[in-house]
Amino acid sequence: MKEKLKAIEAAAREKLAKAADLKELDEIRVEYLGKKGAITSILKQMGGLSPEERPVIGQLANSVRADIDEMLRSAQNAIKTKAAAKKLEAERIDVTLPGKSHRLGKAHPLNATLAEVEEVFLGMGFDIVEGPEVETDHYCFEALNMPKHHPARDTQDTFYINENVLLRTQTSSVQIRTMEKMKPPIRIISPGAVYRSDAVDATHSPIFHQIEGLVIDKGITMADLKGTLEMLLKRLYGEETQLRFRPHHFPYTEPSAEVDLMCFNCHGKGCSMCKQEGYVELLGAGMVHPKVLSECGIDPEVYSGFAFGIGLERITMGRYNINDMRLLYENDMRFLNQF
Ligand code: 2U9
Repeated sequence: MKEKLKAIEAAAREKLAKAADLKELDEIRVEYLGKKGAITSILKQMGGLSPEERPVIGQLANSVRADIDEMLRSAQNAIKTKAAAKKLEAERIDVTLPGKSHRLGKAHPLNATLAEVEEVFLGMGFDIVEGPEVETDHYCFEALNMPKHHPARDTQDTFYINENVLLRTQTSSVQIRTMEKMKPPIRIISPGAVYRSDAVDATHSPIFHQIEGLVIDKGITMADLKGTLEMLLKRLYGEETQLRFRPHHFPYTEPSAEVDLMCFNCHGKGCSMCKQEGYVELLGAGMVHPKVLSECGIDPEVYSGFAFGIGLERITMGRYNINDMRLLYENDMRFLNQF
């Protein structure tokens, strides 16, 4: 039996030396140390031994089992170490290779300007309200004191879907919808795309973007309008910004004004950049017409309000010194990367 045990140990040692993975090791473990394994079968045969032989063989069997167990463990460790080394080698990083740079995107100049305008108004307690781009004649014209055949409609060549439905020419429609739903005080801006049947050139596009503002409360005056616009335009163009309010006419505001920005180049003296005007036209504004208020169920005897409309493209072009509106829509990275 002694020889048998020695032969078992030798055979196990040989097999373990050849084993290539953990699965094979386990098969060897079962073959030699398992319930039906070689060592167990020797132990089962011990009954036939003499009382003198039994402890000797018993001891030897236990020591062979311990040896095989030890060999299994060290084979297991060797296989694991080899696998880890192989994985490390496969995942080796060459830290001397040049890095791959990821180009970060950034906001389009129009969106960057809009975000700044929104921040200024949010800071003054305004809400931002959006509305549909496909509008009815009522919300786009009628409710703004521009009944059918009103001459002011002619200045806004419009995309009609049918006689009553059209692409909005201004976001004032959103303000009307808000006035119908909300009681004063109202403090909102409504940014968004507007549509006019205009030919494309350096300063016109059939789709452009507006930001309109509306404030309705008791005791609102032209002074509130001036203060609000001054706050916005100083934030956008710098503290030295000077504004000029010129009387104007809009059907939906009374009185109305156009607001000009003093030319940064000549400080009001007149130069080629401002076409000798000293100022550049920027936006329209005024006190909301009493008829517009009462049409929306707001009593003009109790409440008053101001409104303004500003072209997002125009303020963006002014801020970044862009001289052709088309550049804002072409998505040419050579142009956009400058900002
Ligand atoms: C309500 C009442 C009045 C909004 C106003 C303007 C003057 C204006 C233009 C500026 C450049 C449009 O984008 S632009 O071409 N807008 O001149 N907009 S007052 O007046 C309102 C709005 C809503 C209920």
